[in-house]
Amino acid sequence: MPIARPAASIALDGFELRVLQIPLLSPFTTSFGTEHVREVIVMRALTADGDGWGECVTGAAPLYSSEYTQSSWDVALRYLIPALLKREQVAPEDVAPALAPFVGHRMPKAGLELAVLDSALRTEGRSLGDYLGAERDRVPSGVSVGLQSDPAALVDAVGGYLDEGYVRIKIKIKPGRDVGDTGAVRDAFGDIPLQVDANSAYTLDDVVALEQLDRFELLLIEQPLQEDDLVDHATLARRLRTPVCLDESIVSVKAAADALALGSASVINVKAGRVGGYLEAVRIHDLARGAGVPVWCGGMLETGIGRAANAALAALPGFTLPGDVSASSRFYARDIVTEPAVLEDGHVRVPTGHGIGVEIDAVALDEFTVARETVRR
Ligand code: SMG
Ligand code: MG
Repeated sequence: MPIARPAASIALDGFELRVLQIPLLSPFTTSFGTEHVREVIVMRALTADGDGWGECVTGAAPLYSSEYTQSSWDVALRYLIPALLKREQVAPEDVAPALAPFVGHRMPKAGLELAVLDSALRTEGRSLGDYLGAERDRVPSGVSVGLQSDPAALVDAVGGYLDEGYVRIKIKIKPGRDVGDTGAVRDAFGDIPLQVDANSAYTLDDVVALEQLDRFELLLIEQPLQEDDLVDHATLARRLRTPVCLDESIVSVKAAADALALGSASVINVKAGRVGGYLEAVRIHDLARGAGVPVWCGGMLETGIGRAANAALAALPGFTLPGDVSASSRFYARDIVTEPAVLEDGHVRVPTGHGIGVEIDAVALDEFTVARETVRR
């Protein structure tokens, strides 16, 4: 269902952007590299009635996608923010159309839209969950576990998360670190809800190796092939019993429709940051729900800002699989919000406060800030 009740428009005075570098509690390794620090851009909409906060999920380097900190910083300051500040009034629903002439750069677009949404909803006294159509007050919490030094270390790490109460485990895989790692987790923990994420590390030449994963009865395999390999994903999906889920490939509701039409995926990972915002994320949810295709909410190691918004999104009825919506303590010793997401009985609560429903910890925000720029109309 589309947004039932649109939000009021706001008069934007400007935006403040900050690059933050937040240390990770432990290194996070995927098929494309290891991160020790999360670099992220926080975007603050400035208005006379109150500010709004958004987050741009790019990382320091273009490894997960072609977008990265400096590309987002540049395009936001040079093109996106000026386009928004040209308008007297901006409603959250206006942001994506206003920014549509600029090709790509979905991550900074999503961050700006969230900042406008937060400000508009705070002004109205409504929560983001209410606005998006959330139907639950808490969401089941899955955890994404990076590649470890060896299968024994992976089993240790997974055991720790299961002890904390996470209800679904996702492990990262890459060629040569797939069947052994997955088998070690199955041997140690039996029939737990388990899925794997390749972050585009394979090609169709690897189909025989990927078929070996079928015996582990995984919930799904996420993004085995490259972002633009929709046809190859369809070929692969016909060869595997394990459901294929797309992440990087789903950059819009159009991409989702194409993937479903081609048979490239039978599950979709929805990340608002990757698709240009929470409104496009809801459109993908609606499309998939109409087609009977399960979706789940992905994560980009969000700060408390994006983590709160993701919990609201994941509470929509079509999100039938647990998402990567974990406690803040999965990644961070200190967050930039005063009430970081916590794990309660395997779930994360959907904030009920106005807007994204969390408040910024100004001291922590300053501590992690490495660059800052304010633009006023
Ligand atoms: O936020 O829990 C999280 C991270 C989940 O594994 C995760 N994200 O491909 O799904 C994915 C990765 C991308 C993160 S790399 C910056
Ligand atoms: Mg992924």
